[in-house]
Amino acid sequence: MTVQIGIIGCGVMGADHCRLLHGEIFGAKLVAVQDSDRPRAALVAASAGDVRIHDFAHDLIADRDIDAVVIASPDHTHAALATACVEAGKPVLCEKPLAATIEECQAVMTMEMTGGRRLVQVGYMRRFDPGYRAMKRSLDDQQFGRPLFLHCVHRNAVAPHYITSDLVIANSSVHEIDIARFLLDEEFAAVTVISARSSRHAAMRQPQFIVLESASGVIVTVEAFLDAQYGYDVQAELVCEDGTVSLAPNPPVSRRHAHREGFEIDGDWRARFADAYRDQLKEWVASIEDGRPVGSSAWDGYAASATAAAALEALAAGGKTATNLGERPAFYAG
Ligand code: ISE
Repeated sequence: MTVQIGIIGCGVMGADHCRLLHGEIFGAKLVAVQDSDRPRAALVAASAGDVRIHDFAHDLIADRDIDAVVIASPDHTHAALATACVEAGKPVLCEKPLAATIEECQAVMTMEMTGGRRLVQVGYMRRFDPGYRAMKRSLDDQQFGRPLFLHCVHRNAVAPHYITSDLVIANSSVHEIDIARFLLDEEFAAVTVISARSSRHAAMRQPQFIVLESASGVIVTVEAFLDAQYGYDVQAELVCEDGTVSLAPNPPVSRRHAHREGFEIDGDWRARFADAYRDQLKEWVASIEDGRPVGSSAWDGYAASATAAAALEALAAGGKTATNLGERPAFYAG
């Protein structure tokens, strides 16, 4: 079976999904794209061979030739589009965050539960990264005892143009929240956020330092610094009772030259997480064929955004904020 796919949104991430679907994903075929900027959609379509262009996202979702949809449009459009995909019974890989508000995340879950089928996967691609997966295996094998701390660093070379102080949390640190939930397999009870003085490169309330307290007492720290200048740098160190597990620096080679030794640092997340983005699409396509969901569910999307919302409150008010996610519905168990 070949899964016929449509992409909504042809910006940075839409174009990247298009490139991967065109050449690297067995069992999938990109058949249509849509973007509110039609020339941009045309450019992306032209790079992928025989691909139709739709003028409206809802026409793409309704297209009978399309089995499944990738949503890579701006964050505020995600909820309505994901809901429309669920209504149409089509599996959807929605870029993170699942929605711009908690209420919208809940509406997507309600629609999915009403339909009785898990159709939504949220594009928290780090869950497919070989490094984080190896960390997760070490934890699950219980070789290192119980986890005590997870230290995370999230540095961008330059903040994307749309980033605000709030989006440092809602758009960037939300990745750290999702991957910490994935690794530790539990929710956070409370969050504290403080910001350092601003760098001369960005007039925003960042760099930020976030402290998340898990329900069982694990502490997760996140340094989020989106104008670090030198490159895109994501680090993680898990401190357990009997040892530590860290993400190794990504590049396969280190070079010695002119009295120096070193390796290159990626420019942005597409290069750093290239394996993760590819495997995310591969496993999503395979999951459509065998009907077993993988990756972040709509609940995971909701939980990440609701925890991020508590972090935003903590940043605004100062001090510690309790999270309040409510019960995970049985529909999303496992
Ligand atoms: C961006 O939107 C992403 O999703 C990247 O993965 C993240 O690292 C970056 O900070 C965000 O701005």
